[in-house]
Amino acid sequence: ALCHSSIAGYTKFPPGFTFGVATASHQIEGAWNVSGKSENVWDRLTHTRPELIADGTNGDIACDSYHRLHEDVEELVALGVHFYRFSLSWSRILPTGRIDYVNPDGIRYYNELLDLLAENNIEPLVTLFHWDLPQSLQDLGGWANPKMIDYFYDYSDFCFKEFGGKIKSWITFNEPYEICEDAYGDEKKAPAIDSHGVGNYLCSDTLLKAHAESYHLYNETYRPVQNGRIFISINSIWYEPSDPENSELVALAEVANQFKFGWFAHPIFTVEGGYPKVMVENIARQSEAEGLRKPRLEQFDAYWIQRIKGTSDFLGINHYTTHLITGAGVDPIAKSPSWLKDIGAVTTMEVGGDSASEWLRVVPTGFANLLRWCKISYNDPPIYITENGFSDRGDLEDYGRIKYFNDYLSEILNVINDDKVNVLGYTAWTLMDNFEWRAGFSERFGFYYVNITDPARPRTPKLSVQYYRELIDNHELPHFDRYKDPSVRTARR
Ligand code: GBH
Repeated sequence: ALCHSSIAGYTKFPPGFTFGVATASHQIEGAWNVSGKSENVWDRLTHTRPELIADGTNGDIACDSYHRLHEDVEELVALGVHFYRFSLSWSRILPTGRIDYVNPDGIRYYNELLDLLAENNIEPLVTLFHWDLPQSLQDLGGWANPKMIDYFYDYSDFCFKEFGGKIKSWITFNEPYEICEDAYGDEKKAPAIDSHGVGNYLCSDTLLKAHAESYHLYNETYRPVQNGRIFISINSIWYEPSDPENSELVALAEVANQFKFGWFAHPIFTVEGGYPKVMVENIARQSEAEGLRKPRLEQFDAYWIQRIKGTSDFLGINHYTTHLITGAGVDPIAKSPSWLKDIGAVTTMEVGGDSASEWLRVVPTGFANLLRWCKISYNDPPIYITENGFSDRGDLEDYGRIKYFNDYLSEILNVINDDKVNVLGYTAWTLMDNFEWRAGFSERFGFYYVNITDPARPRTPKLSVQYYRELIDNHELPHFDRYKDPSVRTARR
């Protein structure tokens, strides 16, 4: 029989399965200080510590989507996507961070975008927070300050009220792990507060409560009239044991997955709620050894365990890659104290194929394992893949990206069909090459190439545009052979 794809197997997506593409405000909009927008934490970081950005670029202009939203929508139309996932810039809408002053031009911009999407039959999937916190709120401590629960409540209330008539799907937070661990436990993301093992856990306490309050607000006040859905996108580097026969490594990989994904998923998606038991225990033990009176990770009390449980209509998953667990003990790169040291395992990225991003190794089977694990660990939740994608240096004939999509989507089909994992939709990261945080423009994930040396920021479709379009139109994986790199010869027998 003829093989339809490179991996023999399923090619057709279930009826009703939807496809989209994602971006984030700070990565594409630019216009960082015009029309009333205030400074956010990424503006501050890139302007004061440009040496932290791989190529010295910043989000001042980015893809200039603030001025080029018509082009953005034309690209979405060319891709044929069912939905567009984008995020709102808090500091563009509410420059003080609070609701005491509303920036009319921010409202105008998003309404214009939402209207264009509606005209073109593209559903918006809107993220409230994709990392660009108003600097004024960071000055008060940002996500380490419990007051943020109120500020986020007010901001989401405002957005539901203002835009909720046009938006049926909301995401509260994009990747809480990155927000807390990379930005308050490390310098990998703005505001780059390197409070390892401390600030990261203060952040998760605030963030999970803020998420829950925003969910309840929507659920009780807005859902009855607006009739939409609201959920959270959790990201995972999936951990696997370097030797699957070694039971110690198998157990440690489970610990690592609880620390990474379970940190935010367990409080929301399990019946018992609260942080994963192994996290609570490991951190309590180590905090005691450090001579602390209280564990660095504070447990939720009974009220908050209840209040946070069940606050997501879907499980949103951002997934890119798999890393390995190679041994017990303290990872040589772990600071003390830190989240990584608290896990008590040694990790490596030496697995699978390369991308332009050091951390992004191509391991499609890891995706299937993650999805099966989510089904078992979280009581078979309905799942949306809210990000998945591949970086290169900007190739127009982006065979690496096409192969990545083909192989990762094949694994989704495998788990839908063989394991009955309830995956409802898929979002590719990203519409166009954009400001890739600390990597600047040096790592490119887009369907469209963006020339950042040209003030007009021209966008050029890569080969993957055709691939994704064909996939969406036919609701099945395209014949992969048509998109294979002709320079790679396969041995014939
Ligand atoms: C997503 O995060 C983001 O939501 C999106 O904004 C971003 O553009 C996209 O990925 C592509 O990166 O070890 O210092 O090299 C994905 C999460 C981000 C997790 C990078 C691993 C490694 C940082 N990943 N991180 S480092």
